[in-house]
Formats: sequence, C-alpha cells, structure tokens
Amino acid sequence: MQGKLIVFEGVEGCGKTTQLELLFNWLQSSLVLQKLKAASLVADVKKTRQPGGTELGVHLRQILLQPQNQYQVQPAAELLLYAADRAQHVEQLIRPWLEAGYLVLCDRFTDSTLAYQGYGRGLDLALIEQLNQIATSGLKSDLTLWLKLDAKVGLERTHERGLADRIEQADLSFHRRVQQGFAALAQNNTHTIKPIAADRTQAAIAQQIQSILQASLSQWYPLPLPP
Ligand code: T5A
Repeated sequence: MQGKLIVFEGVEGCGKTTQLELLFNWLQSSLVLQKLKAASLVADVKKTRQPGGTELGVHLRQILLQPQNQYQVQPAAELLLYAADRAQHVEQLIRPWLEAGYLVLCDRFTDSTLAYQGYGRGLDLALIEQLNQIATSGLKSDLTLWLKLDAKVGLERTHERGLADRIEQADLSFHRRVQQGFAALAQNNTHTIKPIAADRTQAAIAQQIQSILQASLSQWYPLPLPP
C-alpha cells in the first residue's frame, strides 16, 4: 500500500483549515474510501499541519507565531525553523503514514516556505528549494489544493477572529507578495497545484474539492473490476 500526500495552501484566512476538516469528515464517511480500504489500496485518512504537527513542532510553532515574542526572529532564522519543523514532521509522521498507505491531509507544506520566506521575505528561491529538499528528503505533495483568495479579504477574516499572530501582523504588501508567490507556483506546477476560488461559500468550495479528490483517487487507485 502506498499513501498520498494532499496539501492545503493559501494566504492567511483563505479557509484551508475549515476545508481540510470538511474533506477529512467527508472522506471518512465516503463510499469511495470504504471501497479503497476494502480493496487494501488505502489504509485510512490522517490529518496534520505545518508548523506544529509533532511535539517538537508544537514548540517551534509557538516560537514562530506567538504575537509578542522576545526573540525578534530574523528572516533566515525563520526559514530554518520552518525547515526544522518540516524535517521532523516528514520523518516522524508523514513518511511512515504514507508508507503504511494513509491518505495524509496536511495544512501547509513546502510551497508555504517558497511563498512566505521566498516571495514574502525576499529570501533566495533556489536556496529555499534546496532547503525544502533537505527537509523532506525529496518527498513531494501528490496534490496541492490552493485556496485562492485576495490577501486583504483573508486578513480581514482572521482579524475578525481576534489577536493576529506574528506573521499575520506583517503589512499588507508582505501578504500580497505571498499571494503572488502562490500564483507563480500554481502557474509553474499546473499538474499538482489545483487553484480553487475561495471567495465562495464553504459548501461550494467543499464540493469542488471533493470532485477534484475523487478524480485524483480514481487516477491513483484504479479499483479492480468486480469478478
Ligand atoms: N508559514 C507556514 C510560513 O511562513 N512558512 C512555512 O513554511 C509555513 C509552513 C502558519 C503560519 O506560518 C506561516 C504561514 C502562517 O502565517 P497557520 O495557522 O497554518 O499558521 O496559517 P493561517 O493561514 O494563519 O491559518 P488560519 O487558520 O488563520 O487560516 P486558514 O486555515 O486559511 O482559514 P480558516 O479555515 O481557519 O478560516 C479563517 C476564518 O475564515 C472563516 C472561518 O470561519 C474563520 O473564521 N472562513 C470563511 N469565511 C467566509 N467564507 C468562507 N468560505 C470561509 N471559510 C472560512
């Protein structure tokens, strides 16, 4: 059995976490997953996130995101902390889950580093690609769902929720560069990154995601014909 890595990406407040939860719940009760499990093609579904998917990652997430932190995290340090979180997460959880045949739903992955630390902070994209390679040992997403939303609209949604975290506090021009980063990545990786208009109702977005996933599952796991 070989699992698949399905990643949710996008700017702050684009609705990734909401959609990941909806897809997780839908998959768990879906006929298609039951059939794949019965045919021993898929073990089950797992959900996780970056940063913060492991015990070490929880500490790194706190350092990276707490609104008022005493560390004055510098861009290169920020990049390496995200990479450290990812390296731990991939080796401790994601790779073993994939090898055991799980569908893994992950809130953010390598494209976030390219978009935020590369396009947003202005760090060298080629170096970030190399660092992503080190942190993942070459493991890549099988499908990336990019929830496409205007950066300002996303930030307004998060502000309605309360106190902004350290990255959300960056100015709008930073978040616009991040948005351009995701757009550039999607343009260069049309095969794996699927753009989804995120300025619609949660139900409409969820329905589109389910259709994309159903198409991907039937490509990845052609079910044997009944005898
Ligand atoms: N980061 C991360 C890097 O800089 N580099 C990296 O390498 C990585 C991995 C992670 C932070 O770290 C940065 C990026 C981030 O700043 P996070 O918690 O993953 O933190 O990221 P956020 O984007 O901040 O997560 P949020 O929870 O804030 O946003 P989501 O997950 O996109 O959105 P969600 O689902 O929580 O929804 C936000 C709000 O909008 C509402 C929800 O109810 C909620 O209130 N909402 C909608 N409103 C209207 N219409 C819809 N369709 C809606 N869907 C959701």
